[in-house]
Amino acid sequence: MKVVRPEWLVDSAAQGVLLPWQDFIYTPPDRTDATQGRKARPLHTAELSSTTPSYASHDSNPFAQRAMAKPEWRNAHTSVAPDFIQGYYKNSRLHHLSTWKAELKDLVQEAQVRAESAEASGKVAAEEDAATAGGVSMRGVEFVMRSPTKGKGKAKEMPEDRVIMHCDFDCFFVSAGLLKRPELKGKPVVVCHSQGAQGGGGSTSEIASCSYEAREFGIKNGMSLQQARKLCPTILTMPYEFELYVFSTVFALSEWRNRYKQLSLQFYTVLMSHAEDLQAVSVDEALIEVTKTVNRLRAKAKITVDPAKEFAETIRAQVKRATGCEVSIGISHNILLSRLATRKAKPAGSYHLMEVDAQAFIAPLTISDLHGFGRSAKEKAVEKLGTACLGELANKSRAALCDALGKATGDTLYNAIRGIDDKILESDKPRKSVSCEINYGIRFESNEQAEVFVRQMATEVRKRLDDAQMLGRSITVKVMKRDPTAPVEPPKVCFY
Ligand code: DCP
Repeated sequence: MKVVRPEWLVDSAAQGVLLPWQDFIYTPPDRTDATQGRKARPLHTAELSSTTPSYASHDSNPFAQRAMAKPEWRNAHTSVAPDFIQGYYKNSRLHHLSTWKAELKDLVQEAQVRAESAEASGKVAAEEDAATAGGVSMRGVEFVMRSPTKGKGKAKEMPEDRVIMHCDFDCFFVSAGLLKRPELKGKPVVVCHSQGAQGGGGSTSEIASCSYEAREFGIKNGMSLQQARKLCPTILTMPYEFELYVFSTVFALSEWRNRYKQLSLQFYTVLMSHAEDLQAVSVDEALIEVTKTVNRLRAKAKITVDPAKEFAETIRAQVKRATGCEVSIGISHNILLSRLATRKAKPAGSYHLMEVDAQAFIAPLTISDLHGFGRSAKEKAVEKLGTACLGELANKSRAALCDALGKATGDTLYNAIRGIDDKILESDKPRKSVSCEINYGIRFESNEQAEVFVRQMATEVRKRLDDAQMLGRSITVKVMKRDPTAPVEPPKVCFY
């Protein structure tokens, strides 16, 4: 595939002719690929072993290798297939989850605008039956926000008097599946593609969600079924519920419904009825501000009662009635602490993390337990500061953290260790980008095939921009390539 430097466009435009692209080939400094650019420098064995990532120790998946050897299979199931992009997204649960998240954010924003203008004119916004809206998309649904906060971020309350709740379904996909399989409640269950004994001990099927009973065996979301079976040979599997055929005896009506979408809309409908502000985090998770309500309850409550926790339990009960599923709620005066409180609240509970307890709660945790800090921050901290434990990092100066992790991350971490977080809920943050990214099943044998595919991706991005009613100003192109030491066929197979 041709990858050229931007000067190709700039110089061509300046000279008024399309200059030969070969003079502008982009060559990354560490290129080891022989297909274009500077010639590859052979890697020495010592260099290879020091940079070999763990996945490279796997061999190519033998099923994938056999399938890929057949041209007709390759033509039908990889990026050269004419309908590959549609098929890829139709079958990608992560795509559905990220699309719903974007749609929920839009719906929340629209509801806020409507509520504020309706309030001003004395009108009440119309409420649709969110739960029965058809199709895969969430668009077309209308939320009603009952008590929006005006002048966001300028509330009269002191930061420590704010009340933020982090509401999250417990093992969302599993809970959704258990609704029609109550006999599996209390058992180690996972949701994945392989069912029953299918997939065998070598199954690469990924676990999307696992019950809390399965977690007791060390099973986690994202693990392969093969690994899970090693930890718990009697593990039970449940299918996804993206498409569910529903027959209503009342209306003699049958239709395809998406259980996750239905539950998510019911959950958001309950939260919207209480939230002064709401940030949609994902299909099964949201942050709400309920400062005014809790302060009102506080004024009337007995000294022995925690009105914030009582209110959280009311919300949990309402969601349970609406969905049949458990959500857990973490409560505190900022986003960071309410997210951490949810760890203790789960499963099926609520927990109020008070300011006085925050540092002791945080001390035994590690950097990657904090939202927004990943593996790389953890590795840097261990390498440069000798530890990733937050209790130990509490003894380091702000300057030491900034030197090791960079100014922004260091500052945020210094505050987080002390339970300080001044972020406000992002309910009205406009969407900044629309993208199409595919990192699976990409196999080309010629430049022409790659060019056709890039055009198809561009069409997909345009469609998404149209759906979101947005225009773009700049384009970022991301090209990923296989690590030269990784197996040609990854451990996970592209079988759809
Ligand atoms: N999900 C997925 N694949 C993953 C992780 C998650 O498909 N690797 C889906 C299924 C999950 C849902 O997203 O049910 C929500 O993810 P969470 O990370 O919130 O995990 P759970 O809801 O399953 O469990 P928890 O109770 O820890 O929130």
